[in-house]
Amino acid sequence: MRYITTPIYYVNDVPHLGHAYTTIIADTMARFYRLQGHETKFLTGTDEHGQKIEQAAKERNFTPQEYTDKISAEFKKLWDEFKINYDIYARTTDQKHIDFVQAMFLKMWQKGDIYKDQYEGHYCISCESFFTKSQLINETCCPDCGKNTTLLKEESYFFKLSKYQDKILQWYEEKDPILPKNKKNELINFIQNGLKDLSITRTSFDWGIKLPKEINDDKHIIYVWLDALFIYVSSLDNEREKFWPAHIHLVGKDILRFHAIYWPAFLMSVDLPLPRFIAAHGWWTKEGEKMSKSKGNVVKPKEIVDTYGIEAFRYFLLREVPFGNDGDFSESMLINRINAELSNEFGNLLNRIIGMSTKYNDGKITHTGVLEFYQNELDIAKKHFDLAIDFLENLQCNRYLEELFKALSVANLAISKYEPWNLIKENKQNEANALIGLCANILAKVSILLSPALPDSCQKVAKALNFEISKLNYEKLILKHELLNFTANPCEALFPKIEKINSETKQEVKKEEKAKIKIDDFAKLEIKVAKVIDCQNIEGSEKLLKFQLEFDNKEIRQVISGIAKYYKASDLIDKQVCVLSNLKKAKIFGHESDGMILSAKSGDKLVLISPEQLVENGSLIG
Ligand code: ME8
Repeated sequence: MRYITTPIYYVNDVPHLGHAYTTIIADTMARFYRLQGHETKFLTGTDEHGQKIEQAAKERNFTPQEYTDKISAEFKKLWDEFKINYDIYARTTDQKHIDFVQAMFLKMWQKGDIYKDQYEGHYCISCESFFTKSQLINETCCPDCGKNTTLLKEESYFFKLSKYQDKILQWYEEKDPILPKNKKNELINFIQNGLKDLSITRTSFDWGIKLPKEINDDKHIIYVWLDALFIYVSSLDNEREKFWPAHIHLVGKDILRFHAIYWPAFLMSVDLPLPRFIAAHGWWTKEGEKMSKSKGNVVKPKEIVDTYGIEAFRYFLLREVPFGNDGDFSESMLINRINAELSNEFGNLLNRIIGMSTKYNDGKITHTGVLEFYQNELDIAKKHFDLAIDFLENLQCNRYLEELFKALSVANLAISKYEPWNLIKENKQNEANALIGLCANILAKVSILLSPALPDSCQKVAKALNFEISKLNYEKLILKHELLNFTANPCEALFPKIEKINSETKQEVKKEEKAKIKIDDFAKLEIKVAKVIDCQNIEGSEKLLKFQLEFDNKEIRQVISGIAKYYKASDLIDKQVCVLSNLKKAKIFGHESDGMILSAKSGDKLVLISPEQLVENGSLIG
C-alpha cells in the first residue's frame, strides 16, 4: 500500500512552476508504485482557508467561497490538462474535512494538549506563520519569505507542542523519515533551540473552521495549518485504515518545518501513526532570480507546456536538479535537453530500430542471438536499470533518468560499434538481427522504467514496437530480465528537435596577436593521441559532433567538437586524433565535453591533426 501526497496549494493565486514541480514528482512516484504493483493513492488539492485567502478574495471582490471555488477549479483543470493521475483532489472547504478537523481539535482538547491563553507576537500572513521578535529579520520581516509581518495580540488557544519535542527527535532517530537526509540536522537544531507551544486559533478574521461546538467558543477559528495538515487523513474516508500512514508527504523546503515538526506532534496527540517519509525538494528560480510577480519573471507552466509539450516539461523538471537542491529554469536549457537527450538518445533509438528492422527484416524483431552476441551490453544495461530503480525509490529523479539514458546510450553505441549495415554486407545476418533485438529490448525495458516520468512517450514506443507497459512486463523484463520479440510499426518522431533561439556555441577562434610564452607555460598543456570509437552528429546543431575517444588504459572520454561542417561523423571512426586532454570539462549544447580535439584551419578548410603513424592510444604529444 502506498499513499503519496503533494501539499495542498493555497488558492490565493494561480498555479506556478513550483506547484507543477511538486505535483509532477508526486505523479511520477505514484505511477512508479502502480507499475510495481503497489495499491496506490495519490492526493493533491487546495488549501482554502486563512487570512491570506480571505484578503485575496476581498481584493478581487469575491466572497472567499466564490473565490476559492474558482481558483481551486483552475488548479484542477491544469492538473487534468497535464494528465496528472491523482486519485484524490482534496479541498479544505469540503464539509467532511471540516467535520474531521473539529473532531481532531476536540480530541486534542480532551487529551489536555490544548489550553487557552493570550498570543502576543508576529504573524506573517503570506506564510500563515507565527514568529517571535527575535526570529524576525530587522525586527519586522518574516525570516522565511522576507515580507513584513503584523504584530498580533489576541486571545488564542495553544497546542502543547513543547510536550512532543523529545518524541519528535526520537522519531527522527528511529525511523529516519526526512528526505533528503541532510535536511534532518536543520530540523534537529530548530527543535533543540526549544519548541514553543503553538497558537492554533485566530480571532481577528472569519475565514476558517470554527471550534467544535463542544468547546462553545464562537469567537475563534482554527489555525489554517492545523486545518490544512489534517486533509491528508480526512480525505481518505473509509480507506483510512488501508492507506494511513502516508508513505511520502512530498513538500517544498519552505514548508518542511510544518510537516516534520507540527504535523507529527498533531498526529501523536490524536493517536494516529506517523508518515513514513517527508521529502522536501528545493526551489526553482528563473534564470538565477527568485520568481516574483513584481519582477514579472514568473514561469507559467501552462505556457511552457503549450510550447514544448508536457513530456519535455516533465523530463526537464525531473532531470535538471538533484532532489532537494534548488534549480534554475531556463528555456534554453530545456531546449538543450529536448534536443540532446530526448530527441538524440531516446527518439533516435526508436527511429533507428524501426528503420533497420523494416529494412532488414520486414519489421520483425527477434531476441534470438542476443545472449550469444551481446551479453555484455545486456549486463551493462541491467546495471543501469537496477540503479535507476534504487534512485527513484529514494526520489532521486535526476539520477534515475540519468541511468535510463545511459542504458539508451548502450544501445546507440552498440549500433555505431557493430554497424549492422556492415554485418549485413558481411553476410552476418544473425548478428545484425540480434543487434536489433538487443536494441529493441533495451528500448522496451527503458520505456517500462521511464513510463512513470514520460507516460505518453513510452506508450508511443510500446505501440511502435507492439508490447505492453504493464506490471506483468515490469516483472518479466525488468525483474526477471526476460527478452521479448517485437514487431515494429511506423511511428512519428518522438521528440522532434527544436531550433535554438540563441547561438549554439561561441568557439570562434580569436585571431589576435598572441603573447610569447615560456616553455613552462607549454608544459602545462597535456596533449594526447586518442582513437575515435564513436562519432555522431548532435541533433539540433549543424556544427557539433559528439566523439567517444579512447585514451590509454582503455579510458573513454566524450568530447564535443565543432567540426561537423568539415567531416562526416562515420568517416572519423577508428581514426587517431590529437586532443588537449587537461582542459577543464565543459558543457557544450547540453553535452559534457572532456577535452578538445585539435585541428588546423586554413581559409575555409579545416583538417584534423593526426599522428603521422599509428601509435598507442594515450601517447603524449610534446
Ligand atoms: O504552502 N520552487 O501552499 P503554497 C519549487 N498551503 N516549489 C515551489 C516554489 C518554487 N519556487 N514555490 C512553491 C502551502 N513551491 C500550503 C501547504 S500542506 C498541508 C499546506 C511548491 O501554495 C512547494 O511544494 O504556498 C511548496 O511547498 C508549495 O508549492 C507551497 O505551495
